[in-house]
Amino acid sequence: MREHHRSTRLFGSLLLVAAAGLSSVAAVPSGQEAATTPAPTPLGQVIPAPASAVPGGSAYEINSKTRIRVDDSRDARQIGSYLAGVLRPSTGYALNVTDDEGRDGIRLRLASKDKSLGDEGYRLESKSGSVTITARKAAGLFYGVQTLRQHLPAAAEKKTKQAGPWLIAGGTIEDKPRYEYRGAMLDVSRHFFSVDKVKRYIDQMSLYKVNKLHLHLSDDQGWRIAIDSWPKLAEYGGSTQVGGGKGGYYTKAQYKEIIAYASARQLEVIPEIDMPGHTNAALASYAELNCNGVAPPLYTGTEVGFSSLCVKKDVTYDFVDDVIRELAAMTPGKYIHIGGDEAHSTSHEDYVAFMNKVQPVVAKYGKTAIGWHQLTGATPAKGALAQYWGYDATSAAEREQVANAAKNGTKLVLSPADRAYMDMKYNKDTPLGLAWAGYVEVRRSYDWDPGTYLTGAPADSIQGVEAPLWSETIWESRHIEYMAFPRLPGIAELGWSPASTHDWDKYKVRLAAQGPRWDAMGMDYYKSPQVPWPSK
Ligand code: TNX
Repeated sequence: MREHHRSTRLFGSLLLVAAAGLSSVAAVPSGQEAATTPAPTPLGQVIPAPASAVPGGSAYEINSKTRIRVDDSRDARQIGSYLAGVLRPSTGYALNVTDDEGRDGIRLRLASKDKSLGDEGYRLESKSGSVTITARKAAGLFYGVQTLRQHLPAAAEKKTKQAGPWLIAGGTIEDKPRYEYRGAMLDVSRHFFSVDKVKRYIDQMSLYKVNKLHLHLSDDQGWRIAIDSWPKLAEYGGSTQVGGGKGGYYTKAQYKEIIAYASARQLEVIPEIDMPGHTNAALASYAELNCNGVAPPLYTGTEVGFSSLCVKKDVTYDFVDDVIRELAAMTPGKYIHIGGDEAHSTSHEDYVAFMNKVQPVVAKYGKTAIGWHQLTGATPAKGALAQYWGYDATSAAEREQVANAAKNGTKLVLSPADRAYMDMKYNKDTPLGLAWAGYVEVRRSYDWDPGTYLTGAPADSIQGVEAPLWSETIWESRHIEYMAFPRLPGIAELGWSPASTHDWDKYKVRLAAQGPRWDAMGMDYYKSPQVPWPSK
């Protein structure tokens, strides 16, 4: 059994912790800074590590005449404008986006026939007159743009005009992901996060080619999405949060706004309605959902495992049908997450019966179900994904249950809590977060292989990885940032980069180079002593 650490509701300056962690490794020997133009970032020194990078030839320089040449397609234009939007403030250049063909400038090209790139891959060729990104689909172009961005100096990320030069090292990168599922989860139930805060996190995760945003939309402490047929879920069930604050919920229009923002950054939103446990907010909103017909009070603590939908009542399935129908109708993505974790107040028999009835509802509305790995203790539907969140202390029997499901065809998303949980403290002094799975320093979070992690699970059952961020102890953007950075880029790299690139000593150098970028973006992050951050 887990225990949540509730004692320290912390909130002193995060900087205190950070200051202790600064490394003394300097990028440039002192006294030489001004002497020469800094060399551009070596080709391929980005996160996630590209599948292949062959440096060579002269660098490309963005200057006042640079144009962004895009194919005549909506996707290419949209991504071209996005890139211009990132670089105009810092470079001060016009960076006109044009579909005039030409051999110079930054070129974004869709080549649908180039099968070697896959659905998400891209090629980036940089030389003296041009940098060309070629991809089969919008996703690849967008990822190529992220790669391009990380080759520029950190100052390119600032919102005010900076001194160049804006060089991209010469050579060719060919890149595509190891896994198709590269997720991040935000728990908007324990604490509610406004649309703007969600967008800010979306921008940050998209730097690292994350392609799934899992939103944990309901839990004991709050229901966060408007459902027209059951309006009290959001209006009442969403009216508070951990600690007793006012909570909130997304209207359908706001939820769609999040989806559009995510989708422009190649992220698929995966909504989660956690069932049959973690449902106090729903049970408090509608008395009829309770077996005894009595609505419990709203809940603002952090215990888990005390609530359950009433598996025996028909109204429960009317409720589930309505919620999934409305959710599916506003969700363009493939998946709906039905939770299924920690249903400690539901008997095993009821749990299995419930999952057998609910999974077909997801299918009926054209979606594929994802459940936390407890779903493998029931009968996972064909095509369903199970999300593994065990850790070192998880019993062999439980692991085996998941591995056996994988052998029988259930695909897995890996979120080992003592590696991938962004809400675990880095160490005993971390002012935010929980520690039930132990402390998770940056190296520990990165240093594992999804392909071999779960003994007995076939390598091809692994669909990818996800970094969940539970929010019992966090409610501000700076809290998200401090917990997710620098760990999220590591999980993103495990999801994207070939296993052959996995090497902590090399990774930590690329990671250190992200620090100044996060500074330039005004982000908070944990200055782990394991990372050789450049001195200022
Ligand atoms: C476990 S992970 C939970 C959540 C908590 C989290 C805190 C999972 C499926 N359930 O309810 O928020 O631990 O780390």
